Amino acid sequence: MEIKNYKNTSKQECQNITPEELFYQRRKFLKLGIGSLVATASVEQLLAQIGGESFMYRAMSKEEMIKINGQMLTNTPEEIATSYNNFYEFGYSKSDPKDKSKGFQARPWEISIEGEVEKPFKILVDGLLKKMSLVEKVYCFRCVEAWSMVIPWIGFELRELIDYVKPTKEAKFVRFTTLYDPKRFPMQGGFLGLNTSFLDFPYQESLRLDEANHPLTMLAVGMYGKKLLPQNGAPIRLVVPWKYGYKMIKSISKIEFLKEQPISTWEKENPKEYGFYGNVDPQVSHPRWSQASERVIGQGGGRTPTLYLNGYAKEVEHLYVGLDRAKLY
Ligand SMILES: Nc1nc2c(c(=O)[nH]1)N[C@H]1C(S)=C(S)[C@@H](COP(=O)(O)O)O[C@H]1N2
Ligand SMILES: [Mo]
Repeated sequence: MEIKNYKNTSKQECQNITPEELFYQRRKFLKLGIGSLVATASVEQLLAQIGGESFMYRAMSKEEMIKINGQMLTNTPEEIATSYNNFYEFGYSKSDPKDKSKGFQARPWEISIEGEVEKPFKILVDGLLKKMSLVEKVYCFRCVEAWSMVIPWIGFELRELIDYVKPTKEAKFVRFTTLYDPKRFPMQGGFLGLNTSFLDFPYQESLRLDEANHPLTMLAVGMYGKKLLPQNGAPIRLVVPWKYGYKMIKSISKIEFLKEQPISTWEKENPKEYGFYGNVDPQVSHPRWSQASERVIGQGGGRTPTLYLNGYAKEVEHLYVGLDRAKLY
């Protein structure tokens, strides 16, 4: 496949949604807030503080909206981002995750840290959150199915967790695994009464360690100023804004540091259509459709051109120097 040279845009539109300065102020504020609360507060209280009026998520002002080819983009309406979902553990249609996850208990929730780390351990999500700095970041989100949203996430930078767990020198990849519990994720137990499902559960996704350490990569625990709902991957999910949505694995219960590149769930399911990298690239078509443009969900149904690395090329294209873009799909 022939790939034209990517023309770097001077300012990446998606980044403009949250002006850098504002973001750093927020970060400082939260660090203070957490420091003063950490001894006594529950995560419920911390998240309440984040969702509080004084701070964090609020509707975007006109100035903060971005303009992509004449189209104004702002946060996707919350009702849409929480009801139009992909989460195959609950079902294969967009409404299943919300409809079939009612009553899902996301707490208490344990995460196991394993593999090439100084000392493997297990920790409750709420305990982990007390050690991390919560931030809000508004990111463009692009599904491989050629639709997109703009989501205000709350979470922490994955690199902070990586520093905390101290991977060994051997660690080159990080693999995430969704909780395996067919009682809570019905599709893990089979499909249409059959003892088999479409995907090979538990869902797994991985990053190269340098991708995982990039400051844009985060583990999200909330959105729109609130705790994550089950349909969006409660209590904790991965967010990597320059990659297709299938990389952003939900309801994580295991994080492993590995020496070798592992095979991810979608890659295993259909290696011709889904790769290890899943980098957004308008010039590399999916075998069954073009990736050159996207349907912007909840913004009047319009389409907008897709940007290389989803608009974050300035920040992350150095990670892929010398690699064949056609193979980063
Ligand atoms: N465990 C798990 N994680 C998953 C999926 C899934 O089916 N199972 N779907 C992925 C896909 S294809 C997308 S587009 C995003 C959707 O996230 P959202 O529903 O919060 O928008 O979740 C990703 N994470
Ligand atoms: Mo997706």
